[in-house]
Amino acid sequence: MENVSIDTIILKLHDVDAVKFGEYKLKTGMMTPIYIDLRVLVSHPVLMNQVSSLIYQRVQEEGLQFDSVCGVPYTALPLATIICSRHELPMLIRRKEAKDYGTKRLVEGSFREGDTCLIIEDTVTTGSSIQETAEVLYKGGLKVTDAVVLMDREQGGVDMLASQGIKLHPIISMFKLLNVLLAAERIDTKTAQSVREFILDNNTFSPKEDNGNGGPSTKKPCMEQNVELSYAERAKLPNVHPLASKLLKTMEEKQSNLCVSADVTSSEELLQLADSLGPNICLLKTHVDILKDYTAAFCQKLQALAEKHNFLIFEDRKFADIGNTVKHQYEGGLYQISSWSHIVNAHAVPGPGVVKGLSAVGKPLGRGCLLIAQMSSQGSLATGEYTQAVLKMSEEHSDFVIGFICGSKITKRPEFIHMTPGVQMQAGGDGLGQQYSTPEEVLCNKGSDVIIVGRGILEAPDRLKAAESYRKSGWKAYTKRLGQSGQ
Ligand code: S5P
Repeated sequence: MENVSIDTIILKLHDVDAVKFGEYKLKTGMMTPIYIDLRVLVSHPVLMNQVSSLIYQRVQEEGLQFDSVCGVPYTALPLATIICSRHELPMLIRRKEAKDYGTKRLVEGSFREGDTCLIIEDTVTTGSSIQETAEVLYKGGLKVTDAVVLMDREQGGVDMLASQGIKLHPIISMFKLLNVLLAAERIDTKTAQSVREFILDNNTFSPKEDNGNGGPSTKKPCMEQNVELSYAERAKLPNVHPLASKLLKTMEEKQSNLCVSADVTSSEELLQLADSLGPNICLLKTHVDILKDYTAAFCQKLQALAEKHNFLIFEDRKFADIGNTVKHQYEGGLYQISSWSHIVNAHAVPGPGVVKGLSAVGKPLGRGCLLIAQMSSQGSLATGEYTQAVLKMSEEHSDFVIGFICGSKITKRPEFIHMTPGVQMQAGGDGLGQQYSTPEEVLCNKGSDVIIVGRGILEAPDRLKAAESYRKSGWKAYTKRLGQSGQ
């Protein structure tokens, strides 16, 4: 039997109209912009076999132990039948109504008291259908510990069943489905977005509705979910810093995860860069201390351009001193960085004092900080345990730290933004220790959010063209990553 990938199955399910977009009413009465109806599967035997293989593969991967298998009637019944027949597993059939003659059994098939039955289901919204089937099996003296479902609408089923002692193993999550259909251009961004919002807003399980024992909810906070959220979704998270939210929204609106590192030495050239590349970027990074002609007026002009083109300013100052000193460096001196730069960064070497000092100045102004968790330069000492310590420090100061400078994603918490320097279209280096990776590598494989590009654009014959092409590659890699994410 041919083993096909989850992505292929998703596209085939869409082909046969098992996944539909529009306005539909669910069994619960809830209106939904996406309808999943796997009843049509029986008309598509090849797909039916492939789906059955996928379910069985998951059963094996999880190493599930059971004595028999029961499909939730009716849609999952033929799926369970195929699996049991092919792998010679004993099956049970749950009757929907007890027949009014003969044995009046609700569960057909032979089993012993205390046997464990694995439940198979096609789609889960609230988890109530699996729960109903489990109740019937319990009455017959069976145990149910696990259930495998092809499609999880991610509206609370996993948590509801967990509260009842059943571990649900979903194969395709709603977010995965949307990402694959989006990447294959079967649906547009707007449709995907509206479905994502619907799912996030309509979680049917509240811990209050659990089994009443007052125990802790098994629901994972959103920040720990394994789901790949879009920039727009992350912008709306309740615990996201307002500045991070603004940046994420801008990224989605401008379809840009490009930060240009404007490492030039003349103010005029920097302003000209900001004006011409502004429409392509979400963030402009400066090293104000390399300017040979800095004036306060320059900063005002730069702020006006940031407004005009809707990008944020990031002064790459890399503060690295005790709290009291960095406070002065951030607020005062020649550059008065806190007055014009939305974002700054800092090394964590001094310990939490550096963040506290910066925060004392920046927090009241609504500014944010990135901690340097890893560096792009060869032989960097910011690795391993150091990176983990930076993460911990960031978590403890998430009212000011909005993310990291890093080479790869260091936390799944979606409220933190990962930014990666050392990016060029071709991997390589600069002879002074800088190491380059491609936008695809950084965004897609390393899971970062923003690419920081300096000389890849500044040294190009046409800077605007180069910025456009970095923006496009960055966006393409990000959408590809969304398309690859699993549940
Ligand atoms: O680890 C780092 C951190 C930073 S902020 N590696 C870096 O290269 N940077 C900065 O990113 C560096 O200071 C420079 O401004 C930019 C990279 O420039 P490029 O010309 O090599 O793209």
